[in-house]
Amino acid sequence: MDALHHAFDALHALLESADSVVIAGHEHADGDAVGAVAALRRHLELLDKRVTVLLDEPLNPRYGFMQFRKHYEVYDPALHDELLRSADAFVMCDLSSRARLGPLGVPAFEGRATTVCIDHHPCDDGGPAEVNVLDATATATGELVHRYITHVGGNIDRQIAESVFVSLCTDTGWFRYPNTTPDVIQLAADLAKQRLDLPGMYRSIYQSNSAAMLRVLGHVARSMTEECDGRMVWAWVRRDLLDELGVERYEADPILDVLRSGELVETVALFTEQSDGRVAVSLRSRGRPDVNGVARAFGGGGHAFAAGTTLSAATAQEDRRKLVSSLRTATAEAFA
Ligand SMILES: [Mn+2]
Repeated sequence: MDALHHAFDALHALLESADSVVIAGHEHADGDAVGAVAALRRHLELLDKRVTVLLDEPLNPRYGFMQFRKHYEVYDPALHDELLRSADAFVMCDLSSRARLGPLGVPAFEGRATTVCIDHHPCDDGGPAEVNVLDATATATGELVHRYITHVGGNIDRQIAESVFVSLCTDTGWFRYPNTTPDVIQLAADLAKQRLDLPGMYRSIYQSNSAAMLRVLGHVARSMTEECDGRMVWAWVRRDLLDELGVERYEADPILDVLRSGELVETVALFTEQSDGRVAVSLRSRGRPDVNGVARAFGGGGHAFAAGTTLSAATAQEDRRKLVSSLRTATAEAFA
């Protein structure tokens, strides 16, 4: 906690003196990344800072209800590299690896900005930035941003409350995953008092699947493979299936939710062929085993109960066999 307060103070000193600040999340920003950058952006706007949030792609429509939807720009080197190189501070949220920033990481780290990392992923070294606000025990990066704003006496207005709530509810799977603590529920309740439309948020985030995605769910549930006496399931989503069903926006989360709803299921692996031939892998567990270890062995990472990686096209099938085998071993050992 002391180390975190020290980092908060360093961040506060930096942001007090900074005139222009650029904030970014990881590629394919999820709810926590979006909530964290949105909350920090609003906090700095209330302090009259020049602040720009850059995302690598348009906001996922699931978060289209957020006030933040009007307050970000999609990164374009021609428009933003000069800004990235000349900003006083650059803040990356919900990632500790520069690689996951995508192309904008290069001008951000080569420019004159003092770099900041705010994250809750386990990080082996001290962090990638000059100021690192890291706490792997935090439920969400948005929670860390909330703690920072509170620490420096900032106002938590409705826009910040909505943003932090999105971080909390998505990284806990709407308060169902093992990282759902009483403190998190208390914080969410306090935030919700600012007239947050909880049923509306739930519907937008979790119940806005396209009909094509519902058909994918059916195919995946039918073709899944059970292992370890049903404790582990894995499935492979073929590119041509997605094309045939007319899926425009593929998302792994709704599928993972269905697979892990199985009575006996403890671990899930989902493999999805991407259009470039690589294969995206999502791993989930209900708390044990630590799937982050499995993901790391294949060049990925994440959290103990939610992690992922990407397999290269050339070795995808061979890597899939190895990864399934390693998750099988981890699952069997955890429940021996
Ligand atoms: Mn997160």
